[in-house]
Amino acid sequence: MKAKEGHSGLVFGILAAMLCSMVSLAWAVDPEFDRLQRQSPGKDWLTNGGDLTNQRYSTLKQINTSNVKQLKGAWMTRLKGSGLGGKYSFEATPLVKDGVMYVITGNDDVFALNARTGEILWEYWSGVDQKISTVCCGWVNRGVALGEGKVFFGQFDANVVALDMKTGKLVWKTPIEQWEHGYTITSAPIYYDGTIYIGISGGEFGIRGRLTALNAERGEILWRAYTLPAPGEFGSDTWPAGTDHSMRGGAAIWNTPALDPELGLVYFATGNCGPDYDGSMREGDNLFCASIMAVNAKTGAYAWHFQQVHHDIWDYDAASPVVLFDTVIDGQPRKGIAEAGRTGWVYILDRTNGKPLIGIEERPVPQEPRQKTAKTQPFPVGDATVPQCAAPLPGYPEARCIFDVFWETPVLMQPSGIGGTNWSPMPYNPDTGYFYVPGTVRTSAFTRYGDKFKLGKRYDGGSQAAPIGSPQTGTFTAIDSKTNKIVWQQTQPYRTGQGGGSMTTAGGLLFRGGSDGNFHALDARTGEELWRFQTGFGADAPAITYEVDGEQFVAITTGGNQSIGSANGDAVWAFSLKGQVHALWPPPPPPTVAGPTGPIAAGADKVEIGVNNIEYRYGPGRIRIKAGTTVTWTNSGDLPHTATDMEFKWDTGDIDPGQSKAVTFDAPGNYYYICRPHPWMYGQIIVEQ
Ligand SMILES: [Cu+2]
Repeated sequence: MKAKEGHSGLVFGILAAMLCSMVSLAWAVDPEFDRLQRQSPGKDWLTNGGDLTNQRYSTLKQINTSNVKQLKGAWMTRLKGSGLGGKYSFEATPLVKDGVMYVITGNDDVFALNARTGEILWEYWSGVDQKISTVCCGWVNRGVALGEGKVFFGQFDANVVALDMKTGKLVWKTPIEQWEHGYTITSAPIYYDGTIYIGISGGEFGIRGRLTALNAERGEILWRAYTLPAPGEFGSDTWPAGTDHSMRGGAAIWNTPALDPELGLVYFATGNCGPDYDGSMREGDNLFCASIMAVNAKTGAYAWHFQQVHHDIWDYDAASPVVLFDTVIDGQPRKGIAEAGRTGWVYILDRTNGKPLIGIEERPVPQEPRQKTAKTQPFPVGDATVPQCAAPLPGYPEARCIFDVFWETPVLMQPSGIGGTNWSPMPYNPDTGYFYVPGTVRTSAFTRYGDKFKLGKRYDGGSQAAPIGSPQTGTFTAIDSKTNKIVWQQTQPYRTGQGGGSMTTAGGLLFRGGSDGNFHALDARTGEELWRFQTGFGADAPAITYEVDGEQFVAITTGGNQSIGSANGDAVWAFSLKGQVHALWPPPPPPTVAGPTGPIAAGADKVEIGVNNIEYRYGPGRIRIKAGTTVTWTNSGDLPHTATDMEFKWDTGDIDPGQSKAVTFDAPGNYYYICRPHPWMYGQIIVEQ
């Protein structure tokens, strides 16, 4: 309102505001949908996390511990090659309402399927620009939201889209940012009371994280809740005064929020600080990176925060979705919230105020003045789900533990890279009281090298690469929500904190996909495996369950995970006790050690990057040449890449799409190299006399 409108304008404004708030209180836009998503899922699976709590717990029990052995494939549908190619991951949770399944692929294409037969009812091809150069970690979309007869989702190009649920026709499309400025969307939104809530990715591109709320009917932006304070705002004293580093400090929201209608709060977790590995210019705790946050669901106003990692320099995102749960502690009913961090701990808080529910201690940690490290870090009471110290490896002078420090000499640390728990969701089963926590075990060599901020470019400030030949495994752990201690734990042959996750039911079951294509049913109480089925593709997405015509189905998308290296695909599988479809042949398993793969090409002096949509691969990955040979790298992919010696002896620098760069090798030796922005890309050059 303008100041000159005077008294009558002001009165009118107040009346209009009162009327608006009364209207929104009186008539929810889709009250039936809101009612359904306030309770644990049964017949339908309506939100990414099953309901507004993200528990991924279904009340269905037709399939249970006594009969799950009879589970067979009911149908398998291929999604016409959408998201099929090495640059994609398939991590989406399908949604089901009234017998129709809605699923989104790594290319942001949406399909509606008959949930009983798998028949494709309609399809929406996003046409998303394949040249988007601000994709951090594989082309992926973690899911859609439903409500008001529409399907809602975010795209890589930072558009939020609404489709008609019946036809798949576009209803509205709203850009909430520009991908050219580093902003992409990979997380699923939630819908509640006429509002869409969606996070934004780009923590590796110098973004300012935020939760965006949109009007579900028309798509206009209602408000933004920033995860980084502007100078002068609450929390800005945790950034250096007189600078604007917080404006590009990351704190992306990688995952689906949760919402408590009674408390009127929406909850989410935030990603790493930017630049990832260089804290030298951003002295302070750097709120609200690597935090759990609560904001007012109507206005976006700050309610509380809990920072898991102060002044993050280790890429320790809180990337897994927050989970709301109710519990009893010391005889008192408590409203809990939990999140599994990349530190390997589960953080358990009171969701009314953000205070620890079980206990979290601030403890002194090692210091590196050049990195401006925080004096203390939070250590949750209870058990970590992955080892928090690196084992020594040949060629590396230092192997250190969590929150230890590094500068310009590579230091081995653990957890690292994509683990403990990264994007994978953590379900909660109210019958067992357990969280089911997927974890990645991997060691990285951390190095700081410093970066200048350039709009829309990588802004890492350093790197972490898993040393050649170092093991990469995983854990799957049941954590008691009352103690934060391990009840049972299974070691996994592959990294599991990345794309997977699980789903749990009132039938006493836990369904978990595997990167080797196997889909498993476990006893939720003991972890005992009761059933497995080979899906034929990397089964790296979280499963769901639903019911059509009185028959319970379990479904999972199988299409592999780019970061893990599991078998790519475009399939949706559904299972039931009456199923007739048999298992497929096992796909190639993902690597269990870090390093280049494939045959050694003798005499090859040309290496291609990004051929055939396999964005993150050197081809051939391993070559043998004579001393004095000049090797040329050509980038046919969509993103800038580099070829950088693991020991930084040589570096092509950025090779933009369509460009070539060359290096001449005079000294005989065995050179391993990586891509600096994508350190999971490996190459090898053997130079002979
Ligand atoms: Cu690269």
